[in-house]
Amino acid sequence: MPFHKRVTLQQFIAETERQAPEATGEFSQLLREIILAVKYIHYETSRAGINQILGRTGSRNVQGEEVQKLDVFAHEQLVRSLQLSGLAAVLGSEEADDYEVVNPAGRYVVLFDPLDGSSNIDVSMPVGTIFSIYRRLDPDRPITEADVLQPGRRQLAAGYVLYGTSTLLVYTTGHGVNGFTLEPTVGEFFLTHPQLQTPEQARYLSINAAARSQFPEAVRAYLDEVDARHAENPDALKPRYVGALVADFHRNLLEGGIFLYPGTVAKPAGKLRLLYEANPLAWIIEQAGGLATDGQQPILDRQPQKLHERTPLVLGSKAEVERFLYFSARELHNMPY
Ligand code: P6P
Repeated sequence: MPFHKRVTLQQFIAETERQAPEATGEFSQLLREIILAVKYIHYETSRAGINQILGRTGSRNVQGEEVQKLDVFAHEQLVRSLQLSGLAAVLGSEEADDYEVVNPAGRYVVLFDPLDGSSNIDVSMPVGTIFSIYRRLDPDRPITEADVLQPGRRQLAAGYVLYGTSTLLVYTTGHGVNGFTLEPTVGEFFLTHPQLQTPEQARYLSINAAARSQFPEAVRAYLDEVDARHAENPDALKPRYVGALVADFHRNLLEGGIFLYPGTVAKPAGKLRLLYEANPLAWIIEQAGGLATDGQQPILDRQPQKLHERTPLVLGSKAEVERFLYFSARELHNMPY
């Protein structure tokens, strides 16, 4: 279908708002501000090589990771858009040490990973933006850390942008998952993936298998079972892992798969962040018919304790995550294998 016959993201947002009697229009405007920042990030990301914005800034973020120039640019675009919107009260970003109060009168909390998988930038592999929106706990009270540390179940919206062979925005507000593809010539996102549902059966397995010996027993037992399946059918669960959570997640969302970033002996909490990586993707996968767990409970039920809290993350096709949980439950209850 030619793009000019498709529904635009703006038309989709307007229609969604018309269907919500309590809508004030503020939330839709907040989404539009994020989309504006995303378009700027798309522009720079697609020209990173030519514009020499590749490479490292020489500084490190609160995670101790080298900060890439595009990370900084992406963070600054999101902060600027959300600050100017006047609607976001407080922001939490992977690139900032602490949360930032930007509009005390604002009603929303916005958490984001401005550019996930940034190590892929220099090798022209996919990168992504992940965002999560909450309402403030009480707009008549001063903003506190409690406004930022809300469980994932309380999200108003969750989404990601994949800057790959095309730029896609996928998000949910609790009424299913919809995907939009950017048509750069007109600068609009068009509805290309309506009401996404992830296949119940997984086709792909995404994990850093090199760390296998460091994983908890339940993960190793699950991987042993996967090996047994591979022995019978090499195509049972094809390994696919590109080192960018958003890219691995998106492929598995569309084709069916399971993504695991477990804790290890050295880092029991794993590497990925609960608030602005695991929670938004967990809500999206649940809305698309899949599951998301930390191995002991649904990700969305976790009560966050700090902004940059890490969590083990296993999410994807329902049947496959349930197979993983079988081994996880055995370990929890110390049942014999
Ligand atoms: P590893 C990128 O740095 C990231 O945060 C995710 O996008 C990705 O899934 C993960 O780390 C890859 O981590 O340890 O396999 O390099």
